[in-house]
Amino acid sequence: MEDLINRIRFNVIQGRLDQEDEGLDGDMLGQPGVTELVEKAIEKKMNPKEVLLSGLTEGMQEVGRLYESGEYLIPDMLAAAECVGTAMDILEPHLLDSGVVSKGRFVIATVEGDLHDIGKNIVATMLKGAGYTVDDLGTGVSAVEIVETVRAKGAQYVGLSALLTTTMPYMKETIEMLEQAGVRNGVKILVGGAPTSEEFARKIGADAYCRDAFEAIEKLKSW
Ligand code: B1M
Repeated sequence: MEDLINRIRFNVIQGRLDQEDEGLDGDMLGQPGVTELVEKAIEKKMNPKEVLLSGLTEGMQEVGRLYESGEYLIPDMLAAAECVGTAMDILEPHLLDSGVVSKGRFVIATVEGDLHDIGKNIVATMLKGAGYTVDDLGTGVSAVEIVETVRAKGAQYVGLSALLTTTMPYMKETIEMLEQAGVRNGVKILVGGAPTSEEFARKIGADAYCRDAFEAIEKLKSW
């Protein structure tokens, strides 16, 4: 069992989605990847929480460390994030069955007018890996849709992403609309994306600026 968890973690770090992948070291074609290994873990009735925490989350933490030290580049991080996302799709129903309690409900979106979603997708995947229930609304999402979803789902956290200086104002508009709808006080709002900053987040009334997915998770832990 331990061996299977180690292999899942190793394959997340290698960014190997399935057996068709050769992996970053280029010599693993034909060997089971994250998809097959997680399916095997389910088949063997392993604890899905252990697969999530010791396999996927620890693997992704190591990827974060490698990224921050400059050993991994964005495509490496994306490959690993895709593995975790796919594994989460397989694991999610089993996690619910095993009574793993979600750490909270997170609505995340790239704001109106903005189609960049690579960073937002990484954050969404990492949040899932960290145990949050994530409603990812996609890109170019209007303030109205975000407010309606927060209300309908009873979310505790809202994550807004923007990559264009021209779409940053929609973050402010979304926060104002959450206030007008009377739901602002029930949620923590986190913003991120290359043109945003600590100062910008403060100015528009967000609760936190997140440089990356790991900082988002750290901020959540600190609350
Ligand atoms: Co565009 N683009 N782009 N682009 N693009 C930028 C952003 C730009 C800086 C490039 C440049 O000119 N140097 C520039 C913006 C300039 C500005 O606003 N001042 C730009 C432009 C101008 C445009 C177009 C207008 C180009 C055109 O059509 N003339 C157009 C706009 C389309 C639109 O959105 N309406 C456009 C289009 C595109 C592509 C479609 C080609 C593609 C996007 C593909 C996709 O996302 N599916 C694209 C890309 C790839 C980029 C660059 C090269 C890379 C962005 C990226 O994915 N970074 C970018 C240049 C750059 O940033 N160097 C650029 C990697 C990603 C992992 O980082 O998104 O920052 P990032 O996310 C990080 C953190 O910021 C944080 O965590 C993430 C993970 O670590 N984070 C959050 C992000 N969101 C968060 C939310 C949170 C928490 C943390 O909530 C809790």
